[in-house]
Amino acid sequence: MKNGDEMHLFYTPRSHFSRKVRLLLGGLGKEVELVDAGNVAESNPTLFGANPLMKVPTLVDGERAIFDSDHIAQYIVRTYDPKDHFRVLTTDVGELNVRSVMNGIMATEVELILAERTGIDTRAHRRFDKMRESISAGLAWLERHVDVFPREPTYLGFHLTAMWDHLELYQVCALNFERLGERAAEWNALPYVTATKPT
Ligand SMILES: N[C@@H](CCC(=O)N[C@@H](CS)C(=O)NCC(=O)O)C(=O)O
Repeated sequence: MKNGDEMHLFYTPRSHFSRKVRLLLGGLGKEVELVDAGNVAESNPTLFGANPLMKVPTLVDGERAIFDSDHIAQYIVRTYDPKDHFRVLTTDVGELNVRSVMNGIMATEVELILAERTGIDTRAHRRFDKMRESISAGLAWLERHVDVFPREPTYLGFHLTAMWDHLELYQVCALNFERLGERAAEWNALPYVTATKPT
């Protein structure tokens, strides 16, 4: 393994996109220096590493900055885990669809939360109604496709745990998706899952 002493992850403790990267790093036993960006609704680019989109996570590895959680995960395994123990580089269409739906739910949730945080009453605009509906429809779709999640710990499973715990914390919709909830809790005993749970 290459020396990762200079790796910094710009994140926030509650960020679900950051957490899936942190869970992967935990699974790989790979150390990273965490840099808390604070309030991600802020528009100060210096808080977000070199990411022009002003979002976390951003990974800085020496001279390199890598944007976007899945891109960061791919970079990490290509650089430090060529055997890809957690199936980050899967090309399975079913798994990639699940990944897309989870990313869509998470991104929509962020928009709702940041809209409220910056003073928008999201109950007053139809656009936000559709966003809430898409989160619920996405979760119902995932519940129907729950068997796509492998039974052993993988990046897809970490992704689910990160999404689910964040939804439980912010309560943007009802979470009556029993099988999905059970599957999301499957890795809760792992120390790096417990240590990164958002509060
Ligand atoms: N596609 C990006 C999404 C990252 C993202 O939306 N991060 C949120 C925090 S969890 C953020 O920093 N949002 C700030 C904003 O949208 O202004 C990824 O996968 O990393």
